[in-house]
Amino acid sequence: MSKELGILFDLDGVITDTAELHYKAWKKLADSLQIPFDHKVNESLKGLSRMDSLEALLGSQSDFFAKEEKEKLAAQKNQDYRNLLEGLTAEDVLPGIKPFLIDLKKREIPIGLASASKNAPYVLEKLEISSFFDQIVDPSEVAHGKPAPDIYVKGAEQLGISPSHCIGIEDAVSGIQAIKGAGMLAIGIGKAAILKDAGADLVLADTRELSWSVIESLIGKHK
Ligand code: B16
Ligand code: MG
Repeated sequence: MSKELGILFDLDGVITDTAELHYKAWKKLADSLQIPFDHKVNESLKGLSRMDSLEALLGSQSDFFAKEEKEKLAAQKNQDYRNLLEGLTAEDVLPGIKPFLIDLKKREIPIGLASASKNAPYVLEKLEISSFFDQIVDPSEVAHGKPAPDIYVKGAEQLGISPSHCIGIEDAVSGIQAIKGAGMLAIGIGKAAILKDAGADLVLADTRELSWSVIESLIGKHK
């Protein structure tokens, strides 16, 4: 890796924990359809697009719904999710993220967001950290969602940096697979065994552990 470096962040699970809000909105929909839904199923939706998540929630019942009906269900879930997002504040940025962003900015490292969420710009605004991001990938502009590499490839392209000079940070298996598929170094946040299996080059238990020295040592090991 040369001096050139770009960092791409996932949103949900890395910058803030919106998974519980997604859970509440999906749970409401699942209950109305009398489809079983719990935190374990919600966990498997992490990183998936809204429509892919709906398909996973419907499971074998998917065929009973027409495309238009599915779009209405997804819109209904999103409305509930947006209502929940209104309560988000700067306090909801995960620990260690703000100082890490401040440090990267000071070092003039380009920063991008590679979230599957179409609500990402609104979430960043609510968290009061939009100004740190040089680029935000619009997930509707990429052909395939995570675990496909598209969103990370596009993120690197928007930053104007080769993927081999980028580091992606993710909490979900699908996200780590997307980063590795794009040819980047991957930092996983969460459970080491699962994320290492997915291909993470380094796993940190918590966002508090993110720092410039972690980045330097990761780059050093892969020179
Ligand atoms: P939306 P990430 C993902 O965010 C979430 O993990 C996933 O649960 C959600 O379905 C997806 O965004 C789409 O979100 O419905 O807001 O467009 O982890 O890629 O930042
Ligand atoms: Mg995530």
